[in-house]
Amino acid sequence: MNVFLLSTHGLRDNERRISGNISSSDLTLSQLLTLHQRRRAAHQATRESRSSRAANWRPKPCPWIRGLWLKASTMAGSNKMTINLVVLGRTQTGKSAAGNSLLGSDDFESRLSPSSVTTFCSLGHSCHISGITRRNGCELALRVRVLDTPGFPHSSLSKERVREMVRSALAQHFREEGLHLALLVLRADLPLCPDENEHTVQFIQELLGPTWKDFTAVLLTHADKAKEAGFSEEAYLHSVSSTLLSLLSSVQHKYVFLDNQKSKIKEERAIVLRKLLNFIRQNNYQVLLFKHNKE
Ligand SMILES: Nc1nc2c(ncn2[C@@H]2O[C@H](COP(=O)(O)OP(=O)(O)O)[C@@H](O)[C@H]2O)c(=O)[nH]1
Ligand SMILES: [Mg+2]
Repeated sequence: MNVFLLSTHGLRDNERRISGNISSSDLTLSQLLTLHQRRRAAHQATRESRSSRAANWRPKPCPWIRGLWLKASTMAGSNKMTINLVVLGRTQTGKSAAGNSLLGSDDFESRLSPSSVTTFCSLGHSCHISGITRRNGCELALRVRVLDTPGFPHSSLSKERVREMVRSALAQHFREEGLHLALLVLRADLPLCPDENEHTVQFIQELLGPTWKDFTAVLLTHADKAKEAGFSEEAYLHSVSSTLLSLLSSVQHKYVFLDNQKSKIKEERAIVLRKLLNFIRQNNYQVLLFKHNKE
């Protein structure tokens, strides 16, 4: 009965050539068996060559930023959610303080100084925080990871050095899970001037690539000082420089006011985290992936 399974039907062109124009009914059982064995050998050789190609496959060298956007896998089918953030900006704007506020900790050194305090990148993470967000009616435990970075410009490190350090830290910490949001930290009590803005935007663009605007939100620290000067958020936005207005517009109005003196208070922190989560949701939970330079 197996003879029927060994018919010429389904043989490849070269096998048909071997069998010539003879029909299956003209072949002897031993001829059919030979054809079948050849076919199996050819099939096996193809499989082996495919698997050896797969084993030897290496990604082609490509730039730092892979430019791939993936839906964060950590978000699906779990009651836990992790968001990955990086703080970027000038020295003494309150990046490290903002990192501490978001984590609810004192992980990063933050103090007033006439020279740059942070000289290397470091990653901090919070414990699982409840009461911030829900999914499908269920409470989600939120974990925040923040990468603190040296300021740009820096009092003792060159622009290139800071850029390389941040690039390498992004690749090290967010290679697998990806980055949800870069927080460009600016002081709400100081005007943003065109030159400074140009340098900062260029720096972020070099780090995050052409879609930086989708992955950047502006964090306006020293909100307490703006408030003390009598500015409500609305009045503040009416008075700011056109440079800041156009920056806010280019990042689709993703901005948050932050008073680092107060935001370790649970409720204040929850408000800021909810706003950031909203930005991440607006971007469909996409993440920015990074690769090491050597890969
Ligand atoms: N009043 C006020 N001071 C802040 C705020 N954020 C940061 N600072 C202060 O600004 C100084 C520099 O902060 P730091 O986090 O070290 O800045 P970094 O160099 O950008 O990391 C510190 O003395 C902070 O206490 C804020 O929102 N309000
Ligand atoms: Mg710092």
